[in-house]
Amino acid sequence: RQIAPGAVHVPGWLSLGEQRDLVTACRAWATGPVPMRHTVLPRGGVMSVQTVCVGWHWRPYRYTRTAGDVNGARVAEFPRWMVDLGRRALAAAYGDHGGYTPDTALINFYDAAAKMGMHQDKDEKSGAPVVSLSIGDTCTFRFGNTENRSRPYNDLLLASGDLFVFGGPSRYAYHGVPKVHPGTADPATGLAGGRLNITMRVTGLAD
Ligand code: MD5
Ligand code: FE
Repeated sequence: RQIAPGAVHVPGWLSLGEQRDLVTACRAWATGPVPMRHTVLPRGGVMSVQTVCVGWHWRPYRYTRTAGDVNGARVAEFPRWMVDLGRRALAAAYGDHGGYTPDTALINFYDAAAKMGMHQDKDEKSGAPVVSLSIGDTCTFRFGNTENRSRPYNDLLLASGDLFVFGGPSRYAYHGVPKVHPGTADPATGLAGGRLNITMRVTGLAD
């Protein structure tokens, strides 16, 4: 389960009921107050993944409370139950949650054609771990090194219900999603197709 120091994969961590409840919560967030959309990058590129945020609104290089690049609305509040879910995730991966208090989640939806290029997550001012939950279609997840976006990397499959925690020396590793495998999901999660990934983070920002 330990992929690299601080990087822990827990296959099948979420029950089917928890996955279904998360799909329901994400559906509600996807339709407001800030709708799920393709993020536009600073140089005009458009991400193939669709994203909605809770707690703080992410766009490249910054977190804000309002979504100036979408509709200007304030994002939905980060729910207490998600703090508790994040703590249970850290305890499952590391044995102890250490007071983990995530204040934002990025919810990414991948259709069959969506990908995410190799990148580091460093817009947070905190080095606290990132908790990743996968629901729906299986993807190939590429977990790289901290130096650059190329080899060496490890390709692994993330399936519905899997937990991945990135902390310690793995917090700033390059990573990406080169492929989603259509038709691999159990429709009982409530997702008809595609892949949902929820990442909880600590922004390190104080209102
Ligand atoms: C995804 N999401 O499947 C991935 C999985 C993102 C993103 O990459 O930024 O929304 S989360 C993987 C992740 C997050 C933070 C750190 C590391 C991996 N890491 O150090 O490898 O949609
Ligand atoms: Fe990332």
